[in-house]
Amino acid sequence: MGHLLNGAWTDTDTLVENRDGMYVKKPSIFRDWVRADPVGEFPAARGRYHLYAAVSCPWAHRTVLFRALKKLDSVVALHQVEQAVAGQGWTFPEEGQVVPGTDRHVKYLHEIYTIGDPDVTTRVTVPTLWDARTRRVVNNESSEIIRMFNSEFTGLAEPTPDYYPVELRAEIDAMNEFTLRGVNNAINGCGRSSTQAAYNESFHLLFQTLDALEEILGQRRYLCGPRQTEADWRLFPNLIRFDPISYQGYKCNLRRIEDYPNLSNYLRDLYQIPGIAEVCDIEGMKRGVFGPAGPIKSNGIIPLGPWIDHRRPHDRARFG
Ligand SMILES: N[C@@H](CCC(=O)N[C@@H](CS)C(=O)NCC(=O)O)C(=O)O
Repeated sequence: MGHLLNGAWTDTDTLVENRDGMYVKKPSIFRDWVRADPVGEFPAARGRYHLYAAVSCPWAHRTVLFRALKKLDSVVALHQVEQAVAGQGWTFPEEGQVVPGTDRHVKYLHEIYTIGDPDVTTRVTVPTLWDARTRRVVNNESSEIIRMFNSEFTGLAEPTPDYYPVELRAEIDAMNEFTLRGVNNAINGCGRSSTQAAYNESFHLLFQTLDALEEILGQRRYLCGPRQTEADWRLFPNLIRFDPISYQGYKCNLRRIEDYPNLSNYLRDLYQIPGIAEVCDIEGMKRGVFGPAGPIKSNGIIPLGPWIDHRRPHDRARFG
């Protein structure tokens, strides 16, 4: 995908490769925070913030999951973008999308980045959180957007669990580090490395990490104990995509999640939480990745399988 250079779209990819073909992305640059505190630049408010996401993207999926878990549907609006053949990065499915807070009609997500910052140089990524009041991108880093959704909009929605409770923060942070390196990034490493050695490294790390998670989930219902936390929901988008997409498309083909008893039951446990299945469009994820504009070249052919019934019973209630 291209990027914005001094406010103009360029087709050159900014994704950098280093360390002998290992695929590494540049960090997100929009890092402001929406706060519950009404005094401040970005106070939480109903209808003010807009989330831009893409069904195919696991990072964006985290934020869509948190929007559902925290019951923010009527507080933060959700807009979907997709990749288009010969497009300019993330594209609105309908021509002439109105940018909230403005009368501008746009076709590409990058156009909203330059409304707030006409000279910006940046990747244009999903998720993106937009503020219709200041007409700026607030943040485009999923790990931060989910924290805002977890705690900063509390007064505006019905009560929901806290997924980052103070007493578990150290454990959640450590688990997040472990899964970020060994699953979230290792899958991309398998799919996008440009040397055999870099692929091998990601592949071994990925399956060592999945094996370790299988062990952990043999002892506890969720990654950090008896209650769901942010750590579970940061991992979930990669687990739900693993068998239908990553196994084949990203060459992560030592074992499937279905081959891991604890991981597959755990995945079903999370999938069956009310409101989650509705935001898991697995066929849409496959279209976004294998389709004509997606990152995996497959002549635009979408694999039909596998057929996995995530609604069949799981055994996780054995942990109470
Ligand atoms: N660290 C970012 C990464 C997001 C990301 O890489 N999103 C991908 C889609 S899965 C994207 O928009 N890529 C476009 C690009 O890198 O130019 C986050 O977690 O929000």
